[in-house]
Amino acid sequence: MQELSSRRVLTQWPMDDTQNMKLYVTYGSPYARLARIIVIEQALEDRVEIIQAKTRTPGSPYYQINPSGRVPYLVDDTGVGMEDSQLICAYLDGLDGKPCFHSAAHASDWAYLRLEFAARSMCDGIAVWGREMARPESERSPATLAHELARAQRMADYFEDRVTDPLVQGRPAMAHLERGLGDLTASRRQLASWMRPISNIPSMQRTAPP
Ligand SMILES: N[C@@H](CCC(=O)N[C@@H](CS)C(=O)NCC(=O)O)C(=O)O
Repeated sequence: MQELSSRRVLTQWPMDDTQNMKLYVTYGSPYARLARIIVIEQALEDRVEIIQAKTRTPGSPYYQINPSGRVPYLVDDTGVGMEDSQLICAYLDGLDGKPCFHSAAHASDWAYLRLEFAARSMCDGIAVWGREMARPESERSPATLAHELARAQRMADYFEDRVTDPLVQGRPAMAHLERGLGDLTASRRQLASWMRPISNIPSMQRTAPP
């Protein structure tokens, strides 16, 4: 995990006439979490201001910033905005030309991409779950919640079976940062021991959902 823990020292940024980048997030969003992890891992905390956005709220001032209303959303230091965690993570990771979690080889490595998108599918489950839980209790759909819990368990079984895959054991990339709904390691011994060192790194700990 050494690639995840040591990052470069930041020097003299922003310059006087340069503004910080702004990363709009919610703290429960699994997509925003990925971008927040990259900010920490790439030692960009002095350059990227993290701002909590008010999503799913009629008339939210955030809609003036990002019309889609989704997070994450990054406004770069020239004022240009971009959305979607994949784009934002690739952008932030590559800012200094030395990306930690992206590589040209992965972009056409179908085996790696299958792994990454399977892991990403778990983020979608967290997003649906979070959306449901944000509703008043009486309006939550037990069927939707149960569906997402069951999906998360199936995905965890899939990853438990794949833990020994060299891609899973290999150098951490975006696929390794994705997490599922709740603690999926109970009774999944291999998954638990694979996840422990990654889950313990400061960027994962500091971005854990509330
Ligand atoms: N594909 C997008 C998905 C972003 C997304 O759906 N974010 C959710 C939070 S997990 C959101 O902002 N929801 C607010 C809304 O739907 O208005 C990404 O990867 O960034």
